[in-house]
Amino acid sequence: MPLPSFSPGRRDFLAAGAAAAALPFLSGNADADSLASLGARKGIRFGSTIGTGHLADQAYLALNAAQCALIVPENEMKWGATRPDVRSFDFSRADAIVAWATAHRIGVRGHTLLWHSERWMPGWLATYDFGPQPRVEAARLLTEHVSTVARRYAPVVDSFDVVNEAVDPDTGLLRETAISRHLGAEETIDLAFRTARQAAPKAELVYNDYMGWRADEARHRDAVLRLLERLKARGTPIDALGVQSHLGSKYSDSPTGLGALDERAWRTFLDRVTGMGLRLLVTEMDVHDNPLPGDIARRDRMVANHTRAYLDLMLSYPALHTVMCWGLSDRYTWLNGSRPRPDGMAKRPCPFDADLSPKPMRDAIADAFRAASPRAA
Ligand code: 9MR
Repeated sequence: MPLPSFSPGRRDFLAAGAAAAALPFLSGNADADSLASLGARKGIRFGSTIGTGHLADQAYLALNAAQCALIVPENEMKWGATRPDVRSFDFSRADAIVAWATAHRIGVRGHTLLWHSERWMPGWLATYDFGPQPRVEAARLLTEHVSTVARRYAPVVDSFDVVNEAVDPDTGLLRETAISRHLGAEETIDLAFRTARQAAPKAELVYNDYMGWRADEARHRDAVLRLLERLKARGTPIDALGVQSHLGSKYSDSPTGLGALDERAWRTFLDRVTGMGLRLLVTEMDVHDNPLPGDIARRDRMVANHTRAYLDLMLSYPALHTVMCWGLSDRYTWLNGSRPRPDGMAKRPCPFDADLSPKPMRDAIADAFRAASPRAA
């Protein structure tokens, strides 16, 4: 088996990453009113995603450098990007993003060491021949992947989404993948966390999923809670729950337009998660505005109010220490491509508009940080 390729620039970003690690809350670029600075005053790290496609957009990069203490590669650390085939690794895209972040003294999160969903794993894996001892081969492949990626980025990345979206929200059951079919779903998740801990002993290890505060998400919440309880009972090394926070719903028809909420159930869920000793992160916040009116001023106001109410609730938990948007600007949002508005208008799910001007959602995040109590160091 050939060794994974290492790009020549790796040394540089590792050195820069070590320097950035000494300043966990602030990038070198943030002014006093940036979201990074406002968060930092309360011990909250604020950040967003960067993708390969953004690296040519200097204005967008400057906005991210000014507002973020932390970035996460949107797709570039996933299996789909790093594993062209079973034998090799390709880190060129992830390295480019990490190099940009460390050059600007911005921290980096890792996403994701295992996407526990067949749909988003590379195509070759679905048809891969696991050989005469499929269980052994599945464990070898998973261990090799997690340890190679986590070791490579451990000097820079201090928080990894180890397992992403293992729970099917409709059935509440664990999803099945080519790996888990041979290894078992629980064993696969365990092995991913245990391998990550060995490879990156100082990093925060996170289970990341999209259960939320809407009334129609009860089954998803319950199933995630049961999974976390089992992981804790087995002594699996997990430190935190990543709450993706893709707010709103394409199914929504409630008067708020963004889904009937069940705040009480959501607090009970968060109480039980934090009661297990787990920390919380908001990892992928945006607002799916399809059900909201087309009028931009009204729509932006509703998105901002929803964001503020959500963050106030989330930040009332001292265990929440990181807030990340899934894109800073409406110029680049996964939601425009995959779930267009019925009226054909562009969606406005992010804190800055397509011209990179701040929106009311940006003020809502800033005000939520101003109102939050300081996190313990
Ligand atoms: O925004 C990402 C989009 O560009 C990708 O095509 C997609 C599949 O890799 O993943 C999107 O990001 C997802 C994230 O990795 C996990 N949570 C849900 C996010 C939005 O779908």
